[in-house]
Amino acid sequence: MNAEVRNDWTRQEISAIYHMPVLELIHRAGQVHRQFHDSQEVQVCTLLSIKTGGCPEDCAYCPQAARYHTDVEVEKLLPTQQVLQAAVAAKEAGSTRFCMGAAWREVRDNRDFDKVLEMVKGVCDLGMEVCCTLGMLTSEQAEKLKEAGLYAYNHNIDTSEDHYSEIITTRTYGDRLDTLENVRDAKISVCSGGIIGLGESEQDRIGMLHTLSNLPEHPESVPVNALVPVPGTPLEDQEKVSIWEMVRMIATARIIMPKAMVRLSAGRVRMNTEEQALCFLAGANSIFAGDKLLTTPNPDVATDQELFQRLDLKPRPAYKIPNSEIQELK
Ligand code: SAM
Ligand code: DTB
Ligand code: SF4
Repeated sequence: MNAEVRNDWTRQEISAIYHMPVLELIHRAGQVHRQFHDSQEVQVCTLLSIKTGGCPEDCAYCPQAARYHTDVEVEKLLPTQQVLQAAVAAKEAGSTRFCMGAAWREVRDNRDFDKVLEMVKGVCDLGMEVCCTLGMLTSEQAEKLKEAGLYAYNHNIDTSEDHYSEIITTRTYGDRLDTLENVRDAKISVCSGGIIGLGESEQDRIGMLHTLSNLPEHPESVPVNALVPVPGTPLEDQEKVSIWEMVRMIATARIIMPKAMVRLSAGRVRMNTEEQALCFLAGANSIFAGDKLLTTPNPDVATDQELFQRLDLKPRPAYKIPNSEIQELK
């Protein structure tokens, strides 16, 4: 049975997939995965926080929100040279995508933005896929980033529209979707996903997947994060999500958005090799590498090298055209 790309999934269909017997779900996701991707290939991405802490937003999960008392110290925008050095080191360690994150509510047209444009140019010149996550963007700002060589923009919808106001009150779901549209219109690759473990229901998870899979075009990249509970944030005491919930989320995303890169993102420090293998079987084909995500710990490079060796995985080259499109070109 060949899967096709659809943008008209109903909640009922997504719910039926999400609730399939878990081994059947993994099997089906594995079939779809192999139709569209090389199942031995996993993209390795590196994150760098270029502007840490002091954010005016109130995202309940986030250690960088100024209003919560966490151990994160507020820093200014990093110097361009330091960012480019980090990108070179990431490339040498096998990363093909470099994502720069800033604890901003939105981009402002000031000198910091000009510096970010310089960073984007520099990373692009290294032959890496360059990605940014800087908060809300206008269409003009998205175009400037595109001109500077930006390949992808990360902007997560995080949870369902219904649950959104329980997690963030300082902006709306609609604001998030507007930025995604501005990014898409500027012909920048879209990276958008969410977090599980925020106290949401299964219906909320299905709602989030419904929103993503019914966008006019699916995001090329869908990060699935497990909450990293950080002391001082309102969600510090949230229980760890079970691996089976992560697997169901990844597998459902893989089936309904078959061409997307599904990124096993935050939360890997609390998963062993076997658990991560289940996520790859369920269709995840990308990870963030390096001992820090933005501010929280992540497995170190040596640990991930062992993971790749153990599971016979190989890192995916930059700017690779998906198998499905190669077939279309033939
Ligand atoms: N400020 C920008 C924004 O919110 O779009 C960019 C940086 S923000 C830290 C990027 C994403 O990181 C958030 O949308 C959220 O999905 C994820 N994130 C933040 N804190 C997290 C946590 N404690 N656990 C899991 N994911 C988290
Ligand atoms: C995404 O979905 N996950 C990454 C990336 N996009 C920017 C960020 C995870 C951040 C986890 C919390 C931290 O390290 O501060
Ligand atoms: Fe700010 Fe982004 Fe953290 Fe929200 S997730 S508080 S917008 S840095």
